[in-house]
Amino acid sequence: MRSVKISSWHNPNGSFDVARVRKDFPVLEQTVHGKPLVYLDNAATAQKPRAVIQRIVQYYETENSNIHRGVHRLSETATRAYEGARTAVRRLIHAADDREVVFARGATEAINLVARSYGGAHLQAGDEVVISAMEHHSNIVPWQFICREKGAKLRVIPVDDGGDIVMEAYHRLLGPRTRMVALPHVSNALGTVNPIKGMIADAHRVGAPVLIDGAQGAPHAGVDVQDLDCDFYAFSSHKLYGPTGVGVLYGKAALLEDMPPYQGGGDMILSVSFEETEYNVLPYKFEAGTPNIAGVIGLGAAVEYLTGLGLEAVANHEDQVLAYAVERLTQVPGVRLVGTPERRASLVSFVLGDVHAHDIGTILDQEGIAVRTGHHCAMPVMDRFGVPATVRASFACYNTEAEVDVLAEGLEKARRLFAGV
Ligand code: 7TS
Repeated sequence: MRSVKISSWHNPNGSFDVARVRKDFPVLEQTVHGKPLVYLDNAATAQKPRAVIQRIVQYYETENSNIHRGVHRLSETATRAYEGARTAVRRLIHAADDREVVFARGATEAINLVARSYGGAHLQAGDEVVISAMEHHSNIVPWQFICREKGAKLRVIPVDDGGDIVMEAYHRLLGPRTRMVALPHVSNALGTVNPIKGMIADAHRVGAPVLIDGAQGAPHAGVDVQDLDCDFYAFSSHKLYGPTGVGVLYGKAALLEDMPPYQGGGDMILSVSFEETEYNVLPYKFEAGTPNIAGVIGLGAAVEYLTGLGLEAVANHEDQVLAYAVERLTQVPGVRLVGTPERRASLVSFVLGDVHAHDIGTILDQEGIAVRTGHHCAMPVMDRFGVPATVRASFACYNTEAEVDVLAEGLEKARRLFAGV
């Protein structure tokens, strides 16, 4: 069985033909305001290769049917494709069993599922949930909901000036009251790659399970949930070249077995009477109702596409472009990086003098460049670094160093326009 270790983030081997890869993404062929599109908003959502788009078309043109219930041909074909995607995801993250792969609407729903189901069953007044100061809102608010309901307390690990988690503070926060630790694999606002393997082991020493928000982790390198020994790992299809509306919750079978269903409805039951309902087995217990069948099948095609490129080769290529971006952008007068973490993946956040990020984004758009500007759904990170917003350039397998040059030139233009910067 394939096993991609986390050290593959910076493996120097592997060749990568980015020009060929770009041809797989139809959206990249267009111009915006008369300029070639430079798409650097991949942390928000990645573009889709033709293989994914065509797989979804094929499903709707020839296989469309509900799953797990029909004995007819189309239903069997659709069910096989849907379950095939589950196996592809299981292999991607090196989970032990297909039963540990639950499909949800996205990383957000996957985290809400754990907070509500696991948290609802296990949290009591006085218990503590530990998160970090670099969370996306979707790894804050679900925990706030359940903590408030149960009288539990949310404890927050601080982040240092470079954008790394303060490890001593983390160790101080862990204790007998810790019932859950929820951490991002990679920060969507700073680019920090957290040393999650060690942090998971630390949490386990006090008996706390760990949920990893892998929304920005899974798309950019191999994830091996068994090697990490995480209890839950959540990510979204659409940041991994798949369609929107689909996400994955990995959970250790023993924990998922023990958890109550998150939603009730069709497919999550074995038998129902008005007196009693018997729940279905894993993973169906957590997949109530007709799921996003086309989306899941599309995700399966995305996983196949990404593994076909080679996870290590993609990670190496992205690391190269990212290293170039960090170097090139810091040479633009007035640019200040927000976050200079020890290990960075896939994105760079910055400000340009005191020009508002949205103004920069608008000028870059005129150059055909798509970046994200704002708080990136991580307002506490903006507070921590004393900025209202940042500009964020985030990279995927199809980005190039030439595109970084276009971005740098666009920033020079913005600087000239806002004289005095
Ligand atoms: N966690 C992290 C770290 C994220 O970056 C995001 C989305 C989510 C969770 C939620 O994922 P969803 O697919 O369920 O919405 N992040 C971003 C972003 O950085 N810009 O747009 C969405």
